[in-house]
Amino acid sequence: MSVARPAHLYKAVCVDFKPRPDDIFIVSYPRSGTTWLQMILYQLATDGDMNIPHISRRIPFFENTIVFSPRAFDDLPSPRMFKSHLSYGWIPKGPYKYIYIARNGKDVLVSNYHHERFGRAYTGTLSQFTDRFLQGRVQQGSWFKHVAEWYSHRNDKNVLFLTYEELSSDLEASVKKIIEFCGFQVAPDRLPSILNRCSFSFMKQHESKFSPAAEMELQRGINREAFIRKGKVGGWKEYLDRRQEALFERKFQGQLGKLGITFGAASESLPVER
Ligand code: PPS
Repeated sequence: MSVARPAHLYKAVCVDFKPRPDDIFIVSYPRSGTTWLQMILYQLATDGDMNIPHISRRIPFFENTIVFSPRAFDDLPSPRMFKSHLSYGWIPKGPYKYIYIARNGKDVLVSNYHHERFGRAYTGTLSQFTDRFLQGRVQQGSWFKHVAEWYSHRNDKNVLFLTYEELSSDLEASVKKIIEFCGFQVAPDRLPSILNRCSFSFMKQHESKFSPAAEMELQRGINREAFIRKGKVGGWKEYLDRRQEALFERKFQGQLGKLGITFGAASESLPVER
């Protein structure tokens, strides 16, 4: 299945959205660290109180919310912050800030596979899912195109392009980049607690604040522990076999190889010897 561009989404994005100049969009291909960024932004822009029903009350899912209730964003305090998986072509354009997070595609593939399987009852094998992912026949379309499009805007003044891998290797430095990019005023003595709250273990402990779907799914007997799942860099090595890895690398070289994009220390453009 490729990404649908229905008329109601077009209308919602282009007509119903009433912008504010200080709006901030957190954008990603699904399973790239969006929720992690939501938590970081929530901690930085508010007092970080965890006594909230769900993170989406403060940082809603843009395209899912606006198509059903376009006025839902009117009461949000400024700066409004949104989570989105829209491609660059589809995101509302304006003086807004965009923080894009990219992640090694093989980890994205494996994370999406688990999300589909345990969250949406997908019954195919990893091998079948790999073929669909590489062809862009998954809900969000081609990972390669999504990343390439946003990457080509990484030097725009209102775009901050981050990777999951850099957050993993130095969360503090990434958080400071975000503070500077957004112009937040954050007392330095709050930083240690913010970093702690944005750790994998803290977020895992508070998983229900991040995954309402998981709550409903548990009631239906589906595994709800799979949203904040493992949070590892390179976890794909436990899952993908040589064929799947080779297929991915061939596609990567063809679509993103020339861009020079890397994900942490291990360059994604170099086939891994195993
Ligand atoms: S979604 O469904 O698109 O909103 O998913 P998204 O939030 O983009 O990505 C989910 C993956 O991010 C991992 N995650 C984290 N990793 C490290 N540290 C923290 N704090 C953290 N929070 C979420 C989550 O576990 C998913 O990755 P996998 O590889 O599946 O574990």
